[in-house]
Amino acid sequence: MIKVALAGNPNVGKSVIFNALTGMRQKIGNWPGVTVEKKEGVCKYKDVEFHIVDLPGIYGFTAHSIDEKIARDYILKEKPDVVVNVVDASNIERNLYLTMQLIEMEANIVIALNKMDLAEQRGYKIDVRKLSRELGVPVTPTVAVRGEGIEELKSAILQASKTKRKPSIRYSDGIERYISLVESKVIENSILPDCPLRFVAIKLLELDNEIMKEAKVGKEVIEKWISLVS
Ligand SMILES: Nc1nc2c(ncn2[C@@H]2O[C@H](COP(=O)(O)OP(=O)(O)OP(=O)(O)O)[C@@H](O)[C@H]2O)c(=O)[nH]1
Ligand SMILES: [Mg+2]
Repeated sequence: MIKVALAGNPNVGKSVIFNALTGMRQKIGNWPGVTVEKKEGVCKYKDVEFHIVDLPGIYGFTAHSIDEKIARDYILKEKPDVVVNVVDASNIERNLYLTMQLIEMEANIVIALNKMDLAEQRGYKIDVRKLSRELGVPVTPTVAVRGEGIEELKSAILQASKTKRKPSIRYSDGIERYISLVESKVIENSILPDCPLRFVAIKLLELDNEIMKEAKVGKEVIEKWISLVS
């Protein structure tokens, strides 16, 4: 069985893709302790069972809202084998912000580049291969409302579950120096050892309140670390 999560901005077509993948084989409940709906379903492809969870639509993982916290905790703690990042091709720039964060979280992602019909209507020409190469992530174009690209997406999910890749984005040398320094402090102090090191370091550098709280590290401490970078 492969654990798959669908993640993406609100209104990008996650639920349509979820339905196309799972058909009638789904269960609707709530996330523990909150009234946010949790949809789970099963999809069988080439004799492999995918257990799929439709995460709430979000713009980021700052965990300011309950939806962001649910999605973040699911990805970091439940560690799905594959995260299908549904991206709205007609609004690609805004959507890719979440993609960057998923990459930083070391999620094994596959992009479903959905609403390709709308992108075309708007005259956008997206070089799918180049996008995939630049991000280091497989990209499958889809028009979920017409069921287009769903079989290819299943195949990409299965493929990704086998390779278990961890894409990563390299920033400029200056920023990378800060990331390395904070990473060394995170290791030294055994901060959030169950979370991806680079993700924790980047979030601390961003002074992300939620992560600072969980890590029990204050702003002053981080500023002191930063001052050590020459
Ligand atoms: N044109 C077009 N519309 C689509 C496509 N996929 C989904 N939609 C439409 O986009 C809207 C949002 O789809 P949903 O599946 O509800 O989106 P979602 O990501 O689950 O939204 P939230 O759960 O609110 O985050 C619906 O009106 C869909 O019919 C597509 O490929 N092309
Ligand atoms: Mg939905």
